[in-house]
Amino acid sequence: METLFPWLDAPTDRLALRVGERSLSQRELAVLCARHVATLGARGLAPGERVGVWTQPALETLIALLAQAAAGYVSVPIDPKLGERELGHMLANATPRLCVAADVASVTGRAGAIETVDIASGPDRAPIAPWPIRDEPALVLYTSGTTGSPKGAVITDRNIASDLDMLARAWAWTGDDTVVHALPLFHVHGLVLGLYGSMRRGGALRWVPRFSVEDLAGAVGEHAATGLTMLFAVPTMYHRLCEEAERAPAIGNALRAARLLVSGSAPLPAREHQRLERLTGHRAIERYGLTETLIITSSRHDGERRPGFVGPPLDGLELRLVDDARQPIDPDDATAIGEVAVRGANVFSGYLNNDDATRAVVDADGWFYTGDLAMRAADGQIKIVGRRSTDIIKCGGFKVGAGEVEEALLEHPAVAEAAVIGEPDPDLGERIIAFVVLRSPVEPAAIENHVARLLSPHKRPREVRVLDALPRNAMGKVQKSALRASRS
Ligand code: MCA
Ligand code: AMP
Repeated sequence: METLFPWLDAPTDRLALRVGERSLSQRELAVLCARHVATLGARGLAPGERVGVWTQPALETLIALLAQAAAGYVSVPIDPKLGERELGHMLANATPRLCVAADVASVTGRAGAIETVDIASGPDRAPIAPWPIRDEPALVLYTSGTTGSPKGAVITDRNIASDLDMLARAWAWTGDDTVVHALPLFHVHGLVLGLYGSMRRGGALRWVPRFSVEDLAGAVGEHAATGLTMLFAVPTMYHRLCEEAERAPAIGNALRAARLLVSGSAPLPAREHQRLERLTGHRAIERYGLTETLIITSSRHDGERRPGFVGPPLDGLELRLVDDARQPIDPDDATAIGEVAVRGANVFSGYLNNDDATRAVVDADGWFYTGDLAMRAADGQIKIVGRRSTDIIKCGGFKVGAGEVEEALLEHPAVAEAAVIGEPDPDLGERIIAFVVLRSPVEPAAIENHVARLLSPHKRPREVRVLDALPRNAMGKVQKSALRASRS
C-alpha cells in the first residue's frame, strides 16, 4: 500500500520540522499529527471532508497541513491576510465544515458561521492509520484567472505523489536533504514542494514564516553547515538576496554552502541567474509549473542549467506546444512559439464547483492548456516567452488577475471606470498599476485602501493613476497596450 509519507508508520528521531527555535523529530511530529487527526475526529469530521487551515506563521500550521494530508482530509489553506471579498468567496465556494488555526483568537469571527479550533488540541491518540494514495482530493488551492474571483483547484494525493517523485529524480532529492524556504503555505511552491516534498522524502523542512534576506540566508547557512540543503525561493527573493550579497559577502557565502538553489513561480531573468552564480557559485535550478499541474519542467541536478530556460519536461509526463487551434506545432522548429499543454498523473482533477472553467482548460483527452507561451530548443529545453492573456500579472511570484482587481476598484463609489496592467519591475517581476476614471473627486490612497480591504496585500495596486478617459478601440474595448505604452 502506497502512502504519501511512508515514514509516518515508523518514525525515527531524525529532524523533521523546524520553525524559529522550535523543532520536531519525526517521532514527535507523528504524535502531534495523530493528535490533530483525533481533534478533527472529536468534532465529527471524517476523511474526505474539507477543513480550512489558517496558514499562520507557526509550527502548528505545518502539523495540521501534514496530518490532514496523511489522514485523507482535504485541506483548504487560507491566507490570514486575505481581504474580506476574497475570503467570503473562498469560504462560500469550498464550504469547509471546520477551520483550524495555531492562534484561534486572531481569526475569531472571520470565517462567519464556520467554527475555528486549535490545531492538535486533543488528547494523545494512537498513530494515524496508514491512508493509501487513492487519487482523491487532498487540497483545494485558490488561483486567479483573468476575470472573476479565484478558482479552487482540486489537487489529489496522486497528483502530489507523482509530481514529487518526478522532482525527486530530477533533483536527486532524498531524505538526507533539508529544504529551507520562506514561502507562504497557501500555494503549491511552499506547501506541496516545500512541506509535502520534504516529508515525502523523509527529510527535513526549515520554514522561515516571514521572508527576510538575513533570516533566510542565515537558515540556509546553518543547515548547510551540517548537511545537504536545498533553498526554494521565488525570483523576487533571489533578487533581494543578490542585492544584499553585493554588499555583504556573508549572504553569498551562506548560499554557497547549499546543495541546490531552486527558483520558480515566475521567470528568473538570465541576468539575475548570472549574478546569482557570480555571488554564490551556484547555477540555479529553474523549474516551471502551475497550481493546476504542479511542476512540469525543471533543469536537472546533473544537467545543463541554462539561463532563461526552465529545463526540459519532467520524466513521467507528456508536454507539447500547440497553436491557437490546440494542434501540436512542429516539434523540430526551435524558433516556433506555442502554448504549453501537459498531460499526466500530475494534472489536477478540476476546479471546485466550476465545471465550465475546468472544461475551458482540460480537453477530452486529458491535456491541460496552461496559457503560457514557450519555445522548445533542439535539446528539449523549454523557454517561457509570454502568456496568452496579458490580464494575468505575476507579482513577487503571486498570480493576480487584472479582472479581479478591476472589479474591486469599480466597487468604490467614486470610480467610474478601471483598467489594471502589470508593468515590468526589477524586484517584483511585475508591479500592478491601476488606471481609473472618477465620477467624483477622491485621493488615490483612498482607492488603494479600498482594494486592500477587499483583496490580499499582494493584489493592491502599487500606483493608481487618474485619467479623464480610458483609451478604447472602435468596439469600446479598453486598449491596455496603449496604457502600457503610456508608461514607457
Ligand atoms: C504591498 N504593500 C503595499 C502595497 N503593496 N503597501 C502599500 N501599497 C501597496 N500597493 C506592502 C506589503 O503588504 C508589505 O507589507 C510591504 O508593502 C512590502 O511588500 P512587497 O514589496 O510585496 O514585498 P513583501 O511583502 O516583502 O513580499 C515579497 C515576497 C512575496 C516575500 C517575495 O511576494 C512572496 O512571499 N512571494 C511568494 C509567492 C509564492 O509563493 N508564489 C507561489 C505560487 P508588510 O511588510 O506589512 O506585509 S504557486 C506557483 O506559482 C507555481 C505552482 C510555481 O511555479 O511555484
Ligand atoms: P500559479 O497560478 O500561481 O500557479 O502560477 C503559474 C504561472 O506562473 C505559470 O502559468 C507561469 O506563467 C508562471 N511561472 C511559474 N514558474 C515559472 C518559471 N520558472 N518561469 C516563468 N514563469 C513561471
